[in-house]
Amino acid sequence: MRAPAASATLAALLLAFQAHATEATPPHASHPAPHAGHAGATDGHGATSSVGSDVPDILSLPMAREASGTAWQPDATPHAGSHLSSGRWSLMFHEQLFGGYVAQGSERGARRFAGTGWLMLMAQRPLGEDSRLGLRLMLSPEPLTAGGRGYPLLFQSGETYAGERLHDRQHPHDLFMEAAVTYTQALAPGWGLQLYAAPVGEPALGPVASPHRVSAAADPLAAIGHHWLDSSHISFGVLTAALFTPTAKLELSWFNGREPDENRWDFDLRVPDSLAVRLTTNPTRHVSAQVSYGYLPSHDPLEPDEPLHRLTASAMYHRPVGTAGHWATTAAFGRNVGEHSGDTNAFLVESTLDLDGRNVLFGRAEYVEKTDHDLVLPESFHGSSFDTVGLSLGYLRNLGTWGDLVPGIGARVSVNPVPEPLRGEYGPALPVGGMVYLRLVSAPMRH
Ligand SMILES: [Cu+2]
Repeated sequence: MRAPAASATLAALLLAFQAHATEATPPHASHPAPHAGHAGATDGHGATSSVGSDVPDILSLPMAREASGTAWQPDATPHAGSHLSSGRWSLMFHEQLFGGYVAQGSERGARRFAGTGWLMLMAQRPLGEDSRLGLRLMLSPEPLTAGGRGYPLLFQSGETYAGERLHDRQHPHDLFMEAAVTYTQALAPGWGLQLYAAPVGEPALGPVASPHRVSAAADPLAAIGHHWLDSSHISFGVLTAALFTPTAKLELSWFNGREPDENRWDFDLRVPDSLAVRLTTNPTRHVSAQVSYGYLPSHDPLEPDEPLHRLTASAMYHRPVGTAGHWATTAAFGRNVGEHSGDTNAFLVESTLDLDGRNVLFGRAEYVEKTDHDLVLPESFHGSSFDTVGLSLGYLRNLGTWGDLVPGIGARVSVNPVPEPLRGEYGPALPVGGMVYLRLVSAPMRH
């Protein structure tokens, strides 16, 4: 269905647009940024050409906007992945894998080899003139490569191992990160409806999940505010309905808010008990911002009677740099309100600057209030909370292309200032951590 005439018209339009645009808008095909919103099977133009000229505009929004689950990111997100068309189906494969050695210097630190990341397969096809069907499957190697207890990450908290709360480790993600069906329907000019059903997937709560953020795409390690912002990205049972316009989206999710259990290979299905609502806006090509609220009555398997309210707000800014690079930044706030554990807040700023498609600088700064309970501290700390900070900087060098993939080598350094009262538990006042790693990601998309 991809008519050469349509492609030529498109190319002409694109050139005309670029000639008149007040800001640089490099054609994505020559944009070799190695990672992207993993949804970018094709962009708005491609989607239009593959479904015919009668398709309503609301179904032709840039696919680069689609990030994890039903979350949006800025339209100015580089495309990566391998693309294939079969009949009316359009297929896309995208991956981002890291492997390396991570060490965290502290009494509570550790060191080990760890692999992180994900692989994703997407398919979509038009259904009639005004609707579209999408399928997604995303898998993680982490049950094999990150160990049952996960990898060392100072001040990290969330989920369990051997019946105990994990602390100073990032839990492995489940093999099945997402298996979802989406249905998108044009309702009226400028209005669309999206339905998302997933035995495992992401409810409308929080920013784009950290493993999928372009601003974190060169960083193999998680954020210590993960369980304040976006930890619900793997929820076993999600139903979401969204109403959207070209610049805004309002979503409501009904989902199973219980954290995944320790068996990382199965589906932890449960009757949905949680609700989330999210309002997202993409006011320009470069910006996407959201606010969301979730009520999770029984998220913690160790304390099933403790309800959690989560409030998040975030903004992302993406823009091209030169002809081959890009700059992506996310700022996020998350607040957990527990009936017994009180209110705790998390702030995050992270940025990735890909200078030229080869040289990538990245960093993250976080502040998270964590309780004695989060950090599994002795009884003498009962009822206390602490200001935890994580600061990291890294550099990644891409090593050309290898078929549809881009290998790269990187290093990351972090420091976590230890609050005075915790020095007895953590040892040094300023523990330093590091990781050296290889990254393998899908190459920039070619059409
Ligand atoms: Cu996660």
